[in-house]
Amino acid sequence: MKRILTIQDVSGVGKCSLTVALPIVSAAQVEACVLPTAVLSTHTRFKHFTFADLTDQIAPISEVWQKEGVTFDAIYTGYLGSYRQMELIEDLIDAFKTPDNFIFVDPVLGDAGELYARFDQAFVDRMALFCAKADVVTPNMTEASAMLHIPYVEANYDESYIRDVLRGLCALGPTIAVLKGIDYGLGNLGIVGYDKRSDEYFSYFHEKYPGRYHGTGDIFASAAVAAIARERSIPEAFQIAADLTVDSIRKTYANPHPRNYGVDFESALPAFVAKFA
Ligand code: PXL
Repeated sequence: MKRILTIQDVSGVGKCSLTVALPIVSAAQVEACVLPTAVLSTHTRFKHFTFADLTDQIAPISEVWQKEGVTFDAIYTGYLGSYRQMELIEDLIDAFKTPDNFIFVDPVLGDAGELYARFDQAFVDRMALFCAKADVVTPNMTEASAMLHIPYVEANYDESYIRDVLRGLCALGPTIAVLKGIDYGLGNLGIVGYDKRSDEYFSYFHEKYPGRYHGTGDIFASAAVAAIARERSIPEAFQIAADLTVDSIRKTYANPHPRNYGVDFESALPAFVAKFA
């Protein structure tokens, strides 16, 4: 069985980060190991949240795993809370990277043109440096624009603009960049990716639902990293991830609840599980 290490926070309520990554990675029949970076009551889009930092645990945990000879088929990072965390996780990646595994970075920074609470441009710039450690990155346009210092444009992109952004992201270091939430103004929404090894682009478009849904980026990244670990091709892995994300939104749209509480990905898991049976 493949084994993924995911490094991100635990937000007790709000269906994001580890509470999403664990069930989705397991549903793909991949072992999910975790290094929690912080414990929050609720994610930072809620009006109130606690934040207990676990940065001091990163190096000791990594040292024990090294002593025990633990190996990972992928290391997947999501929401990271501080500069020091990024530094320590870079060291962890150096210790566990092999020619056979891959590093998947979801640079969680913001959405809808705005950075999340606690983050500023200096933090974004540090995340752009952190992306140099990645083989695969999956930002949204808010995150990509901030990391590349280009203006945020919400929608109606042309294809050549998106391709420029993808090449810009790969210039930060990764081999593969995937932009999610792309709206060409044609009534649908999708993902567009670029593989710098083959110099090829891929895309996948699906129906668009009104509004923005919290936690969908974490669903997308968790499904994609698991599907890549299960040796699906890169375009296929991202199509599987987009399908799970859109299915989750569809279920939530049919049964609405406050957006901060995340989407009903649980109802979309049976179809996802079937893809790895
Ligand atoms: O879904 C991304 C995410 C993860 N973890 C925390 C967050 C967010 C987005 O706001 O606040 C703590």
